[in-house]
Amino acid sequence: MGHRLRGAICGIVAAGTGVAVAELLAAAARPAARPLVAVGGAVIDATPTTIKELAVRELGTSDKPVLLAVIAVVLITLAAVTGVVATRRRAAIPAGAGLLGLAGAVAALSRPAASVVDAVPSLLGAVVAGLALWWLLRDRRGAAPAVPEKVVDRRLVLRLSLLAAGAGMAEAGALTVSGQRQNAAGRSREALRLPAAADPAAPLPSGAGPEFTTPNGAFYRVDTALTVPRIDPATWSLRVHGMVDRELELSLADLLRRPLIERDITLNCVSNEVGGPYIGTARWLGVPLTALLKEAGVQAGADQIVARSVEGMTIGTPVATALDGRDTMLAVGMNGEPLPLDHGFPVRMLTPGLYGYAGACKWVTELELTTFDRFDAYWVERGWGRQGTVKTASRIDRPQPFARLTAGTVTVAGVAWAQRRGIDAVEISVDGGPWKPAELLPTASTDTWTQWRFRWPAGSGPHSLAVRATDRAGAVQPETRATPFPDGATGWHTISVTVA
Ligand SMILES: Nc1nc2c(c(=O)[nH]1)N[C@H]1C(S)=C(S)[C@@H](COP(=O)(O)O)O[C@H]1N2
Ligand SMILES: [Mo]
Repeated sequence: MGHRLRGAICGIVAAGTGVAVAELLAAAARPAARPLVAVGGAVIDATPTTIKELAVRELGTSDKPVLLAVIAVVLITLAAVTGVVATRRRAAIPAGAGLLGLAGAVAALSRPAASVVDAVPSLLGAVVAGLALWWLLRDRRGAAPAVPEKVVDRRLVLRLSLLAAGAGMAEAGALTVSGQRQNAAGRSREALRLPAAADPAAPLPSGAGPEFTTPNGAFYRVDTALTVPRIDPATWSLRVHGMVDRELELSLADLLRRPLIERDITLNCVSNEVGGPYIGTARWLGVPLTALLKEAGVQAGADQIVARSVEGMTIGTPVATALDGRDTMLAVGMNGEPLPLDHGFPVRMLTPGLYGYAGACKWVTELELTTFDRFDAYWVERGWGRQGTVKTASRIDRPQPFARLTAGTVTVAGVAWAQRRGIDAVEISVDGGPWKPAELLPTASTDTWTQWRFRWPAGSGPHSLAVRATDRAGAVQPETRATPFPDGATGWHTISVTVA
């Protein structure tokens, strides 16, 4: 074996051992301090908005696996380089292991709810990796003239196998521990019985299409959480504090004793491109926020509610918006079930009419009343708008872009939304021609999307179809294209189809 290859292999196996030990230690004691997850989280927080946008657009929900893969490649490369250099210079061992350990420790400490012990898994992992590499390369110096080459190689293979097996066991242990936590959270979710709503939603109007409600499994997911928080509902609590007359601390049982409302509400993401998929409608069950905050007594001058989640997300909602009479709620149920883990179990906030980043904190555990002057929430700090008001928009769902159709009557269908204002009209333009009204299906409320359809007498040839909506405040969806950043995309969704 050439010394480079040998060094690289030793470096990678040693680093793998260190990482596995660190992962196991963290998984058992401090899940948020798992080195790979912590580094991933730190990278997400530090990534400039334009690149984040690009990642969400190009990778969708696979953005997180891709990020972890990139981190793994960087780690493997650094480990290999350390191993190669260490075959000649032993000083590379503490340097390389120290660098990686420090990176993991700093990342873990940068996590929102971090405590000093979170540095321990990475630092300990680095020590293990350093010792492992030193052990692997030990015979190469000093002993080399005395021990025949073959014996040294055989010994190295044995050591590599031992370490690889150890690392595999540690990693398997880490996965088992986090799997158990996940199962426990899943079980307590299944065991949770939600009370019936004191104020239930009206049945959906007959004539609302079958796709009006988005099933939980198909509901889009957008968040910065590399691992979904697993919250034990028995120990969860909500603290209401800041500029209030009386601080409140509520358990889930306290929350569920309050009268619940049930509402159909459409939630969408500010990062959604024109025609994009990050929107869904569900029947939510929750505690109205207005009554709760009345009990706490919001002090004069407080203009921002900062919702904080267990993993440290902060989402700022204007007080004037949240409490203007809309159904702002702390949601506990989604489509007849407890909130799915991905969507914020056990409790999330929902503010009809605001994009998710401004009103829909998942895994929420704290509401702080403060001012916009005093505090910038996560996305606002990154340049996104403070208000988060949903823009009037529409989307063509059928036919699909670039569909090949047969001449005759084609049903064009989709959704339009302007939560709080409601949709007044949807129009279609074929090949840039005059706007023609689409038929609106019955909808649940102004807080939900409106399904529409349009019977198009399609003649053969290539065609473009564009849609625009008008809300009940009279605003027509503008043609001007705007990127999602900083306050939501604008422009008409236009698709091309071919009719044979
Ligand atoms: N804790 C937490 N809550 C969060 C986010 C997040 O990253 N972390 N993302 C917000 C954004 S940007 C959106 S669009 C919605 C998405 O909610 P969903 O994943 O349930 O569809 O959650 C919001 N709440
Ligand atoms: Mo979002």
